[in-house]
Amino acid sequence: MLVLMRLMRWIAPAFVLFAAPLAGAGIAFAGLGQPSPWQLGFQQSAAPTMDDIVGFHNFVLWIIVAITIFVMVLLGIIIVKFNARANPTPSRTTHNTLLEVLWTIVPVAILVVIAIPSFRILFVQLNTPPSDVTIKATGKQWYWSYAYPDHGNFEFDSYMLKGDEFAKAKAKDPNTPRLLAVDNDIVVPVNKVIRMHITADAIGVIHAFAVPSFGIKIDAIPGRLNETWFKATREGVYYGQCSELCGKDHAFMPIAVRVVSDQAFATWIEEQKKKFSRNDSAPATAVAAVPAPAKAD
Ligand SMILES: [Cu+2]
Repeated sequence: MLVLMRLMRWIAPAFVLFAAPLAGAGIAFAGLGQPSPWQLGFQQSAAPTMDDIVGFHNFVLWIIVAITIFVMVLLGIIIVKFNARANPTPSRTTHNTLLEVLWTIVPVAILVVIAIPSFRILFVQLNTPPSDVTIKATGKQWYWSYAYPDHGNFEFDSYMLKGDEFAKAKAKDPNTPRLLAVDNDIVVPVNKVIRMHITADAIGVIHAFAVPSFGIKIDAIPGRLNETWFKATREGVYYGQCSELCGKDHAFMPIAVRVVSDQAFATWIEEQKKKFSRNDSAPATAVAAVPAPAKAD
């Protein structure tokens, strides 16, 4: 018992030291849409999918805590009760059928309890509900291009702000984060389902499109179209990064999503149509007229 008490004397302050800041972390440290200094845990959620992920994370954390405490208590009992001094002649028991059945079935049951909500969230992430806006994001070396095929079919590039450009943006809005702010944000309406089509430049490399506050992360692969979706429930600017090691400027191709009201979105769409308009009906190069094939009759 003395050993256990000595152990507790060490464990109690350690617990206060590490667990107390963790308990407050949810509110104190997690930024909305961007990381914050001394952040622990996720960035704040701004989408139903991310709410699910955060809930699932906390659920699994409680299971882990319970298992850890259970194993620690067992270890404590063994150290105290069965050390050479307290228990000089050990028992020669080798099998216990009930115990063996239990320590097989209980972990399986725990895994099933974890798997069910985990699969549910995976299905939610991969089944896009009827969408209001489609955006195609193309990972390039090393920036993103975005197209709005069902809202004017314009396309634009989005580069990270550097040097003077960043200084100017920071002077305008002190919340502008370094290495995350870009020249052209993706703009989406609030509370609408946004379908994201993700791919990468055909001659390029694999990237990954990720925005933590929306709980989305999906690979951008040359020659392949991946799909995910999100519904932002709060207005604001949400930042993400390329999340696949893609080359020399991997760290410098951030993603910025500005969530605005329906009206502001409509206005923005009209502006962009003028700014980035493209004409898909015209061929890229002039082609000589080909005579129609003669009918064989
Ligand atoms: Cu990348």
